[in-house]
Amino acid sequence: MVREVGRIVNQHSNAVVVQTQRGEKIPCRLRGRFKLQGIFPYVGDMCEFTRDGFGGGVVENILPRQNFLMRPKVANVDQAVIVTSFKKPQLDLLTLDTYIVLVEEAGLDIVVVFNKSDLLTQEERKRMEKTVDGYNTLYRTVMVSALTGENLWRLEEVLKDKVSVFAGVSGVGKSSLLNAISPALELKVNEVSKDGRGKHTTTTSTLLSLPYDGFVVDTPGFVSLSVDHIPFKRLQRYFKEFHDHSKKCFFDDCLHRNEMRCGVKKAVKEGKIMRSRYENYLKLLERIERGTRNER
Ligand SMILES: Nc1nc2c(ncn2[C@@H]2O[C@H](COP(=O)(O)OP(=O)(O)OP(=O)(O)O)[C@@H](O)[C@H]2O)c(=O)[nH]1
Ligand SMILES: [Mg+2]
Ligand SMILES: [Zn+2]
Repeated sequence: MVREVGRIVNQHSNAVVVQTQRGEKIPCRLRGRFKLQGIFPYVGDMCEFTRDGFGGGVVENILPRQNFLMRPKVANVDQAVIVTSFKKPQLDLLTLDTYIVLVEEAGLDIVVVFNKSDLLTQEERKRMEKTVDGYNTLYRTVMVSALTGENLWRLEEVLKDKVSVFAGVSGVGKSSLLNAISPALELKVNEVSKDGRGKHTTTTSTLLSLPYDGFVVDTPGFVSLSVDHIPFKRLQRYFKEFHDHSKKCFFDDCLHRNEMRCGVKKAVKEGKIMRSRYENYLKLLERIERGTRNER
């Protein structure tokens, strides 16, 4: 039997959908031995499959993964697109920095999207551009509006030829952005409730193919934004603009908090590190320490 290579784009307990390079979607079952061997396919996995002659097929083998995420369960991801909105819900930099830490820890490339630019007044826009510029020195950033279509072409450039995971709190417009780029996806979109929080409209992970080469996973967001599992000494690694400055700290194990002669604190004072990023670092550090103490 001829073995072909495809990508798993959807997964139920014992069946998957495999997409071929030509874009054909083939429902496949899994070899029974997978369970015995502890092989659990993820959405995003590349696999070898054979056809059954009736439009379906069997997955014979899962090819080695480049990487994988646990929440949501996705394999071979190139980048995480962290989506925020300026308003409804209000931009929350602590939440953004928390996502950044979690994605940095997963070792994925990061793109930061600021959505709903249409809701900003001229004045607010000027202020916000400073924040966006600040993040732009660290990561690829795009300021967009799913409603007006502003800069959507930039977002498309970012997604082209890659497997991306969309992350971000409920209601920021992840599904709306994907629909705006590719109306054929017809993802469900919902109203933000009166308290400004979203309602978690999207509840499953599927690999969606874009009109040009590229896949996205529209996720309900990381299930948890907990950072408790990160050792507190390691946290600073995920604030990459600290690296160079921390070399000038007097103490090798400086946490950039109350220590004397701290290169990071100096850089914050001199405006070389965004103050909000530094303050969020301290907040997360405290969260981790509290979490660790609670466990004991
Ligand atoms: N004004 C404005 N509203 C937007 C924009 N993008 C999305 N919305 C609205 O925001 C609400 C939430 O959008 P969704 O796309 O469902 O948000 P989501 O991030 O997918 O939310 P979950 O699936 O719950 O995680 C909807 O009412 C959208 O119409 C935008 O650019 N501007
Ligand atoms: Mg959604
Ligand atoms: Zn320091």
